[in-house]
Amino acid sequence: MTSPESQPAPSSSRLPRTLARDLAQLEDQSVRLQGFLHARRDLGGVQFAVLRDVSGLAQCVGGGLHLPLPESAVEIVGTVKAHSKAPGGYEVQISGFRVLSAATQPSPLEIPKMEWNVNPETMLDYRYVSLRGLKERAALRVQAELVRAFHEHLDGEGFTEISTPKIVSAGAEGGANLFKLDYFGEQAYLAQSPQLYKQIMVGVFERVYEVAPVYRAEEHATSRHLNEYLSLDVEMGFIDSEEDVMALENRLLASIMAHLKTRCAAEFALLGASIPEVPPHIPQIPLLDARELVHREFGHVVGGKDLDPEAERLLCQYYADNGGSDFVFVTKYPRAARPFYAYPEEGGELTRGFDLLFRGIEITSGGQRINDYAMLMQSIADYRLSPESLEGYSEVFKYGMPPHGGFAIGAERLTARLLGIANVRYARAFPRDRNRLTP
Ligand code: AMO
Repeated sequence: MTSPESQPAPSSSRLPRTLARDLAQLEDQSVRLQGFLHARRDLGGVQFAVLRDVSGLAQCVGGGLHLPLPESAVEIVGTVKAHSKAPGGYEVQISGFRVLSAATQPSPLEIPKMEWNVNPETMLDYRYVSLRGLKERAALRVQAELVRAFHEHLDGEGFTEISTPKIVSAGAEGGANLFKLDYFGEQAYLAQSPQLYKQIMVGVFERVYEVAPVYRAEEHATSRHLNEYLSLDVEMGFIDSEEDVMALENRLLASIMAHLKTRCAAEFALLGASIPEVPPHIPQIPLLDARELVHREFGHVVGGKDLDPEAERLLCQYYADNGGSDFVFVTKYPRAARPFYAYPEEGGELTRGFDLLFRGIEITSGGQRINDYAMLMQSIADYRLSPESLEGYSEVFKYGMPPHGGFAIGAERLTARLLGIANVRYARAFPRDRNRLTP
């Protein structure tokens, strides 16, 4: 191996940078590529270097080169030639090769390998390099595009983006899964959800959304729970009922899938995944009927008040087989299975809360919320919560809040189910789970 100084200098560093995907349009022209040395092969007189940049791979061939360790950041100047065996049908004949930053150690994972035969924990231990793998990177790019489509669709429907505090004085969702924090001697928590603040912001902008991490102190390591996840939150005022909210999510998902079809076809192909059709009307089933259905059709008795993971899987299987839909809304949740802010149906037992299941797993909770002050205070009492601790939230209902509702999508769950990733940890760049705080 030689030092970067001893490499031949590029013949023209004034050429603009070309990306690997554009080589096909530049036959016989000089180009300057920059990227990572994905793979190298030395056949004595001839050296092959595969360069990886954000757009893809470029095969480059030269002579007399001393190629550095794979993953080094490099610059290659050369001429584009058609070559049937090269990826994309073109290769670059190298006239100049420069090491921008040499890798000083071999990567602990062989980045070009499409399947790593290692312990899944090892992939997370070495996340800073495993993320460079083409499949890992593709999954995160799909997520980035999914988030972009979320923004674009909601902007188009007149929503305003908001940013709410992640250090809070009370939990929004109840339960024990709050991370405690010492806030200058006062007890504070990491936000479980922007729930209460997004509702307050309906009083300002009527329609709002937020894309931000939220925190859940889940004690158990499961394939569907993270301790920090990206919550795609929506809240909308002046609705008639939760039907308006479900219709919005239906339109939003159709837009997201259409966007992914045009922007991420290559990533889906690489991952062997398919983009689902979103029916014009996603089927709906009330929770109590859903529990009965999985019992009747599959003999599965559901424990607890909600659906258990097996019931979610079976219900999705039923709708995929019988209704041809990868999505199903479960509606009319009982109050016992919903937080205090859920709007109760007349009679008081059920709420206007719903979940959305997708390919076997819950990806969304949502519903209409209580917007009347007296009804809210009654609900806080019914749930045996402390009215004082919720004052920062309940106060706003004294000042005129329209009928409203919304939902939140867990970005990692949606990404994982879209791409056939078995564990949500691999749908986040740097997951935080029960046993992991690094990298
Ligand atoms: P909920 O608590 O059901 O509802 O969360 C909404 C969605 O967020 C995702 N999710 C998670 N993803 C990864 N790890 C976790 N630990 C985790 N917990 C939840 C799921 C879930 O469907 N405020 C309400 C939403 C609303 O009504 O607007 C809420 O947070 O995809």
